[in-house]
Amino acid sequence: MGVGKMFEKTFKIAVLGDHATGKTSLLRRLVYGEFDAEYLPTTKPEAFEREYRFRNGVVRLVLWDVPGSLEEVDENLYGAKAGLLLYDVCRESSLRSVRRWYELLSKFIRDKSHIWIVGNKIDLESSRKVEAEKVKEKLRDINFNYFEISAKTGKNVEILFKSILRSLIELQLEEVKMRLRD
Ligand code: G3D
Ligand code: MG
Repeated sequence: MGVGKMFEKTFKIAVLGDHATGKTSLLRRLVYGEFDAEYLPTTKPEAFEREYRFRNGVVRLVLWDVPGSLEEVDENLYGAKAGLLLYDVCRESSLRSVRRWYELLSKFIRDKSHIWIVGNKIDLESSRKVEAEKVKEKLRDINFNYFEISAKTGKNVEILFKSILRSLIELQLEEVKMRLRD
């Protein structure tokens, strides 16, 4: 039986943002398909994995839930190919922090098309303090992808990760093309 060559690729992704923006909730939603309001706050970095299977292979995302302050997280970002920066749409201060998180992430991720700024908790529409327009206005000098989600209901979570997956696969294709050119 003829078996085509399989591909297998693992990408590391860093998930950052202020405390309680929903980093752990998002990753639990993505990996376990659930939202649990009762679990404990994250105290140390933790990896979540999700595999995407294709006819010819598999792409594995290893998502690092990185708690802690700006000063603490550096060492956990090495090797990350993409980054997610969370803020809470109901908490303005968490958006203000995004710029500093972005600067940190930029040291590790050169290609800004691999950075996603993600507004979480859109299920709390009546408590919303930050509109999408405001984010784009405040951060108009930097490049990023933008999504608004709810880890609680799961809204836009799959779409977000499809977008990440697509851009990582494109990155991989670019690298293969470069190698062929050499
Ligand atoms: P963190 O990992 O970024 O620190 P967590 O954040 O995932 O621990 O979430 C912080 C709090 O926000 C938790 O509530 C969690 O249930 C809540 N939360 C996370 N995502 C959402 C969301 O999409 N919608 C709503 N309504 N709440 C969310 P507690 O009460 O435990 O502090
Ligand atoms: Mg956490």
